[in-house]
Amino acid sequence: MIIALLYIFKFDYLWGANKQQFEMKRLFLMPVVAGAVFFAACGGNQTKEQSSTESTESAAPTEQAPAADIPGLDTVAVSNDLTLNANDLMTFDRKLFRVKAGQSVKLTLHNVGEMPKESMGHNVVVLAPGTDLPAFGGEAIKAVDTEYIPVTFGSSIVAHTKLLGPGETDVIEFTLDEKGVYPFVCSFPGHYGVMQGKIVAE
Ligand SMILES: [Cu+2]
Repeated sequence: MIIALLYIFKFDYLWGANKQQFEMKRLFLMPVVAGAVFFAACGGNQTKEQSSTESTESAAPTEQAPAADIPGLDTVAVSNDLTLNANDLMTFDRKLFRVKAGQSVKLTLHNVGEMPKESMGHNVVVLAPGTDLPAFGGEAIKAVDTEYIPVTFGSSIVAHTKLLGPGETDVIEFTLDEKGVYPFVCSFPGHYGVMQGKIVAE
């Protein structure tokens, strides 16, 4: 009994002491932490500015060597005969192609799904390098009359297939004259975010 009381008393005393120490440490540390946060914020901004300057500067050389920083590119064979399968899970089976620039490209799209065209239609729209995809997607949703091919982005659209329902296939031919990275998307509403990839012309 006495031991238990002593133990509790001791514990209470120690806890009190620790709490006091903790409070003191906290008071002491507050300005240090605030200073560190302020410094980090300034440092962070500086780095951001630097990197944005760098990316602007490196924009021009990127055109000459467009493909260097695309992961997995070296595992893709160069071919101008492309096949893409689109399914009910809103996915393309390929995300990356390599083609020869200046030569005709044949692209075959199969919709291998079973869902109705109205809820799970698919197409392929090949876009000019650097096209703003979210802006394109936003316009595509509104282009109901043209099966989600926005005329407002006409100058950015290199080629596109028809919108395909289940089991349908479309084949298109086009030429990518300039070397570069051409994004492709499905422009059916809500699909471009996941149904997209790149064609590297080299
Ligand atoms: Cu789609």
